[in-house]
Amino acid sequence: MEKIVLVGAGGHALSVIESIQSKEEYEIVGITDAGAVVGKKILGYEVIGKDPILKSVFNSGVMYAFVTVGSIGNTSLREKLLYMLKDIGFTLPAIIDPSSNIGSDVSVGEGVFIGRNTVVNAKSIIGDMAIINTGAIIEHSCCIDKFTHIGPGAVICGDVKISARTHVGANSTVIQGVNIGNDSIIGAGSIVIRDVPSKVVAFGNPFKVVRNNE
Ligand code: JB2
Repeated sequence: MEKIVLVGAGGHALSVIESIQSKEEYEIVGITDAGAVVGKKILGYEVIGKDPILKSVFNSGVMYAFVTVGSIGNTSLREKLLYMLKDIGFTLPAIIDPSSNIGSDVSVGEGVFIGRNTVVNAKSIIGDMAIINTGAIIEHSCCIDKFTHIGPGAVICGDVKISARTHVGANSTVIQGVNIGNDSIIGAGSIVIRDVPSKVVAFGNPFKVVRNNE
């Protein structure tokens, strides 16, 4: 097994740790966190310090790291942590839960999390650092761009394009062929039946744009 260090010891870490544990691919050496007490255990894994110790973790021979801080509409911390880890020299793998069902010719970028009971169908592209959360369905030929978060139970129908850093809330449905711009937030339970611009907050059934997301 390859050694991996996790960055962020909150709620998202719980989901990621369970997926790592379900496969014999990575051994978790510890978790860094900005606030948690050193020595605190998260599902059996210790908080080993704040991020400045990551350099010495890498120098000790740990080549892999994963950002276990999630995002609800603001991905700037995930972006900062990705670049910090890459600067040190870490490789960020994709963590794909073994219960997920991934179709043919699917491309998955670095640092991506694909959680439990998800489906990603043929010819879809999942960009770097995206989160495909528990039970989400990504139909065929979708493009889910970098840092996008598809919330639990969301259904993204075929040929949908969702641009960078956009958040699709839990249990939303996006019908086939729709384009959603970058840096937008689709509220939980929304029904998206036509294109959504960049940098807006939208929700409802059918969705309405309610404000800018600047
Ligand atoms: O710069 C940092 C940093 N900033 C905050 N470095 C490191 N290593 N850790 C950092 N943190 C830590 O991230 C906080 O101290 C805290 O322990 C953790 C964030 O935890 P929280 O539970 O608030 O959020 P999350 O991002 O783990 O989970 C959210 O997103 C998920 C996708 C929650 O809303 C979850 O419910 C959701 N499933």
